[in-house]
Amino acid sequence: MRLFEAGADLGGIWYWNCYPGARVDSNVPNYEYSFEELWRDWNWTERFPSWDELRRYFQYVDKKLELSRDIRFNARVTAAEFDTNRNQWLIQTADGTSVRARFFILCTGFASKPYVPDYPGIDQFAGECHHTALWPQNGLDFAGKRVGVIGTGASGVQVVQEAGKDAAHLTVFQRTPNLALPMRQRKLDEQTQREMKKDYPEAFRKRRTALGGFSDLSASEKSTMEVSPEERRAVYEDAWEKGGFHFWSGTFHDTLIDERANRTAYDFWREKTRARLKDPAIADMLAPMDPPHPFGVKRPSLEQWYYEVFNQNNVTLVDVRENVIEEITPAGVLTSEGEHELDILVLATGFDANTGGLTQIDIRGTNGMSLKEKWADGVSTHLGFAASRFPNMLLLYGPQSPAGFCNGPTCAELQGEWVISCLQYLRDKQFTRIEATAAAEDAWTQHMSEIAAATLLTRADSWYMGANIPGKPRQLLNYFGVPMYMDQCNESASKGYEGFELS
Ligand code: N01
Repeated sequence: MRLFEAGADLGGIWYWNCYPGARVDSNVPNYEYSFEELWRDWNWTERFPSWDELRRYFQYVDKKLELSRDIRFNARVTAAEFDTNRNQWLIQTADGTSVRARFFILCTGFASKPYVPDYPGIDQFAGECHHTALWPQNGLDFAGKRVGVIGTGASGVQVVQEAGKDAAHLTVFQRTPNLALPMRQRKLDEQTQREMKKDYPEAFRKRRTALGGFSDLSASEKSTMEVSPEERRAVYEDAWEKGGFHFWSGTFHDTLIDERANRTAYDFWREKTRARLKDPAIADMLAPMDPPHPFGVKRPSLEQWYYEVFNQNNVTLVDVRENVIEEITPAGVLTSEGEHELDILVLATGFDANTGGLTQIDIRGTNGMSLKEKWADGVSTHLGFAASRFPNMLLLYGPQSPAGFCNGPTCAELQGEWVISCLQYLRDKQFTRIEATAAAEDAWTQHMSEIAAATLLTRADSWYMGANIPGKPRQLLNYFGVPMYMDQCNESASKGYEGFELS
């Protein structure tokens, strides 16, 4: 077993996304491994840990499990080809190394290919320009600088909160308002953690069967409109106070399904948010009277003081749908209304999510076709684990798996266990090859579209739908419902890996 890692150190997403304010949106203990050996002596200092604490956690995990023994860092995989004669993969890295392997398992994450819009002149900017996911490892000081941030997703929200503190001037270029939710961050001390740990075994057990892979999140079985306005409001207030994703997936079961229900959630969100904004014109841009899209069909970002930043005198909000970004100049950003001069330009413009991390590798299967070519008109996999014509290649946290509707460690454990059992089965039965059938792949892809059609998810240009990248096929890329997903994976396994050809 050998693991190739493009980064110089552990951490994955937390290695690359080390911008000021970067932190996870999953509260303790959802975003950690469930083995007691790993949580017994590990204490977090915040309810939503920051990128540097997460990095320390992964170092700790490494010390316990001695993982880096098998990892080659600074080794970006650039190509892989299946050798049909030997039933092996030939895998190549950027530094010219190649290895042969029976199984090729891709754990490239859902957001490993940053997306940078092709603005004219982007290379001529004279100041510092960085995508949030390619942030300088030594950091960058905003103090006294004129900072511009393009993009107001989770990354943009977090950078804006930090830059708002000490930039001389902050200009935020917004295309779509973020329907962000209060994080309700809290410090955690050892005593609190000791108390919390009494419930960990139960929390980790629940996490395995929770709809979104969070032990403490579950929606009422009641529908939004069946309860009285007073009861609805009480449910919303309670979720709002709890913070995190409670208002997203801890209220009623039909928020993401029923448009009328959804509108009540939006209206509540809008009322709470506008109350924090002083200028009605800014409030109209950040929390408009009518929703830009249904609430929650984009992953809500968690904020701490995001909205208050826009009450500051040193902050300008630019709506780039009205004031279109025409080009990046050496001095800053030129919009249709004029130039914004900047020292630092932050591109918080997201990722070619779910697929980009895979298709940027030249992966070639049995008919010479690349994965990128195979998926040119849309992704198709069986159970999000495998693609036909790409034998012995398994995907973890990939497209058509719950990934974006779950969280990393939960998915890593559930899908990881499935992959390990699968490999053990193949070894025990002396199979050397596993491949998804085209029929199973078609059926899974059809099932994914039926899920999409039954929800409001199709109604926003989100990365869940592949719709944040110009020209990318629009389809639901993440499976909605962790337990339903795992049931189907386990059923396939129990039937000798139904939907796969073994030989
Ligand atoms: O990326 P995004 P992200 N001109 O795609 C805008 C996870 N994450 O890096 O909404 C102008 O959400 C784009 O505008 P629009 C988390 O799962 C988690 O912020 O498409 N603007 C949008 O505002 C998250 O969901 C954490 O109209 C342009 C922004 O850029 C996922 O990663 C922290 C543009 C991109 O937002 C992705 O988050 C960070 C253009 N040409 C990330 N192109 C936490 O755990 C794009 N935009 C808290």
